[in-house]
Amino acid sequence: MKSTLKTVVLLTFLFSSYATVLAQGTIQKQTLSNPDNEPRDVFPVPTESQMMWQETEFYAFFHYGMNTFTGKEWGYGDEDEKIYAPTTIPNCLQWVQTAKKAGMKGGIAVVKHHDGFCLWATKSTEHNVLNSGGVGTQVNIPKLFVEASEAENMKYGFYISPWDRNSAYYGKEQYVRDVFLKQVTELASYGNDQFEMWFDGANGGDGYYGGAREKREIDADIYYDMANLRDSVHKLQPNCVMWGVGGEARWIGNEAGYAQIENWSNVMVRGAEIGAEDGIWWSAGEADTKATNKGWFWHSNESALSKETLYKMYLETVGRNATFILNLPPNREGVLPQHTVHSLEGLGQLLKERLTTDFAPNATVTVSETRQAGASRNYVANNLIDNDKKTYWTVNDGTKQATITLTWDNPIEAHYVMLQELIRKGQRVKSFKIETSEDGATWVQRASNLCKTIGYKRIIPFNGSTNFYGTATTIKAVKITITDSKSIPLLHTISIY
Ligand code: FUL
Repeated sequence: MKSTLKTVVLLTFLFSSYATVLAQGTIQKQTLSNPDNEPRDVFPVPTESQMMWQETEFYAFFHYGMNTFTGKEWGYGDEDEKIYAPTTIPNCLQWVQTAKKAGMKGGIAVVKHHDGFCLWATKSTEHNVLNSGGVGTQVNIPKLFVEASEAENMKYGFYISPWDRNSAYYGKEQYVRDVFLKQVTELASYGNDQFEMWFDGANGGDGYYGGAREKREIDADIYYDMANLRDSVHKLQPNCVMWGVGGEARWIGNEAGYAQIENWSNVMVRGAEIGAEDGIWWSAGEADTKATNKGWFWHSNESALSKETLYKMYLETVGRNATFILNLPPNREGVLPQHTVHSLEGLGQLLKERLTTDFAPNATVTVSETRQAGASRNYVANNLIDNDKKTYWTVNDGTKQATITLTWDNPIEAHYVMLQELIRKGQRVKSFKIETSEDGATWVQRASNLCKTIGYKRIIPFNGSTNFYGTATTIKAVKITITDSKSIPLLHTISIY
């Protein structure tokens, strides 16, 4: 009896001390800190939203609005609302279906350009569709665009110009508080999965400004009340990446449809064209350009760029660690003209023909080094060709150079190698080299002019040209050598097309 009591007292004491110690956090449950031997992140890393945004890769821009009816590119802001006079409701479904045929995964509709005219019935200004001509009063582009995108299983987002050449309040605090943030909040209530909101540079300039007709300039970094702007969007659209002024994705530095050979997704300062190897925050590049030869908006004498030109742009943007937003301007009937549809369908076909048959899964893959496996995760070479972006190959801590070799039983005829880093753990590779062999013994270096950083996705043509598809290269084996990396390299996929 006595000893039972003693045991109970002792156990109670031990348990309560253990509980106290646990509560105070002085001892932890005994587990290995890193049972899977996972490599450490190299900061900065993308957020989950930025990751999903990056995976959207290729999407459309639709510039439609007051300028479509005036023939201007930048309306001054003094346009009579009645000039916007569509005769039929714009066919957003046709816009989205065209984008889909081109291989795009989504689109961004311009719903307010610099002229300040809003393509939905907003309470923030009189300058909106409610005062327009034709059937304009019945047009609500945000609504139509979300419905069309959801019907086609495509992602959607909006362009809303922070610069407003119509508003009397532009340049004053009142504009941001009572006009711009209200408009952004209204827009954020359309659909529940917007992937991007587009805020351009927008430092102001000359404009109508409620009749003042003067020049107003602002400092975009301070003026737009970034904290509230982000909140207005993210509260309603948590996955929405805020491009440009929003700072969560950046401009690639040109509007000609290319990214640089060196392209980091981390940056030190906003707007840096190639990013920065040591950049402290994640803001990946987006390349914006036009699929037609005139402006961003539709013009009566425009024509579309050829499918080969658009394909080259794809290789030099998506294939260089950027996303690609390609502008398709709807006309006054609210549809994409036949010339645009034709080129875009052609592009879609080229992408299918040239970048879908992957030879890599049939290769034998060998590597110079494989990281020691953990309890439930390994880092073997085969992870590179298993069509699973969650599995990856890597090396032991300290190794910054490595070689991956793919060999086929019989020679293949190929045009491209596609490489993907596991950017969830940070972008790392600084330089690499590609060699091919027809016999598995002698090697020829390929496309040395194009190999620099990798990032989310890198597509390298073996012939070193993004202009010329040409004849294929005969390959028995291909060797990829990572020659320098910020830390150990991590790749999740290699494809050979
Ligand atoms: C720029 C604008 O000034 C152009 O008109 C166009 O909308 C382009 C996509 O962004 O900042």
